[in-house]
Amino acid sequence: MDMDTIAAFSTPPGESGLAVLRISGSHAASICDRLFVPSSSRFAKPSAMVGYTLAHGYWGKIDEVVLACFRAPHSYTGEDVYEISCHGGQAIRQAVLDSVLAAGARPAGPGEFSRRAFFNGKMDLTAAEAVMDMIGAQAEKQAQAAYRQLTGGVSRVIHERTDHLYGALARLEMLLDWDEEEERPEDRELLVCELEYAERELRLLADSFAGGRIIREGLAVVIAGSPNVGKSTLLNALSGRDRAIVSNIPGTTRDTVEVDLTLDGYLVHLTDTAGLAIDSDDPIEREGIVRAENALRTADLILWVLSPPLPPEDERREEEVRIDRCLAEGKEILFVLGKDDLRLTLSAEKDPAHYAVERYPDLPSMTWSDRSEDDLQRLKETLVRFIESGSLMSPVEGSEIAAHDQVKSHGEGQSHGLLTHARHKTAVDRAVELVKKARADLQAGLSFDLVAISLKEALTELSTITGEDVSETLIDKIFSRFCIGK
Ligand SMILES: Nc1nc2c(ncn2[C@@H]2O[C@H](COP(=O)(O)OP(=O)(O)O)[C@@H](O)[C@H]2O)c(=O)[nH]1
Ligand SMILES: [Mg+2]
Repeated sequence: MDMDTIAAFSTPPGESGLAVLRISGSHAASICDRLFVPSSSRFAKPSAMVGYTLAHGYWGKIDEVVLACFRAPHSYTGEDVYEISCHGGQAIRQAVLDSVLAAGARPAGPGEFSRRAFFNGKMDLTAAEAVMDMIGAQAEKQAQAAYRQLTGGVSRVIHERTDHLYGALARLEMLLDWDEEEERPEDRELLVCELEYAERELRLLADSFAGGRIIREGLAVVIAGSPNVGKSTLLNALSGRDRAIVSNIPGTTRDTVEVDLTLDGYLVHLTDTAGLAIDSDDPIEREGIVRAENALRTADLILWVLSPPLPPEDERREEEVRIDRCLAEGKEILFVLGKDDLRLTLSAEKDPAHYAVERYPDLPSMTWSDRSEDDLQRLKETLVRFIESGSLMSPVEGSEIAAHDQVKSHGEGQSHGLLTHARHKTAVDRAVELVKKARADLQAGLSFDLVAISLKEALTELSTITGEDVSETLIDKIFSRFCIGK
């Protein structure tokens, strides 16, 4: 692998108080020796920071900089690393970078520092991925999950599961060495039990991705319903901003409107849609409906707003077709019974709450008025509960099952949301299938060497997560998503 000396700014472009240029590689020290003149007699020692200025001949004293030196292997990349903190003006940044490149470094590619850290054993692949998550985190819980992964939270669990499978494999290989007559039925049974346990543990880990994905990517909430039911008002209330235009003219919102917000430290992507009217011949309105339907397809949760007065029969049927389609696609729907302040005066047949309970008795609903702070608070709490437990029911208003799930998810608090990357989840899923196959083969009385093959394949799958056994192509793919300077 090419280990020449690389350099790039780790701070973003644009004017800033300071900018940090990072140089990594075996020539980092000599490059800095040539370029910088110490401002006192103290020289950079490992992990020391000293003031310098650019040497004559290299833009001559253009800036006062601080040079931080991290000697190999005690650095981010495991190589000699020098970090130059200069002033963050465009001309100064360019001067410092040009001089470092002229002195022998080459520009670093995306993620190249982290790639070197990975190859030098400073971090495994899950930690490298977490670095990017740390940088991209918009909400507290995202940052927490990234930090847990960065500090080995995911690797530790993967290693535990791997050790367990290696234990089973060792036992299997011992049996392989024995003559067939020596095999006792209890040997097989014991192994079956062990593999059952391993499969269960891996499955739990895979299940943690349901919450983990939402923590890392944010919860996609889409507001849907007929025109004029109060969808845009709901978006504005939840986001605390006057983001979408509200009016009593049906068809005001013609495009999807998106806004990101955080609730209790969780990231939520909220999308308001054009009202799902029927038979529109306005091409813009029709396009709005196509976009609304596309948004519904990507939703983790749909807030379906029903407000008085209920629309006429044919419109209601059309809406039901849409609701049923979302349900068939496995979407979670919460009915928001809007304009609750107007409901008092309604007869039962005009009341959306009555209609929702009659037509969809199993779907959760909540009343809502834009006039009520309590309603807003309740809705926010419901969304947070959905992220944390995957359920819309609270233990009080929900069934016994919902209450039981609540207890279970608290008991398993350690693994909740542990897997946040689809790549990890896919590998664990594959490992589950292979362990399952190994167990079934054992139970079917198949030979031990066949069972061992499946177990080894399961171990290989798990090792791709931490990067112990991973292709160059995958590594390139992962690090190419990094930014330059990281
Ligand atoms: N009384 C009452 N009016 C509301 C409420 N929410 C929205 N509205 C009004 O209903 C009309 C339509 O609201 P809007 O949010 O634009 O509906 P959309 O077409 O579904 O996006 C506006 O005049 C809002 O002021 C509510 O909770 N109570
Ligand atoms: Mg609207």
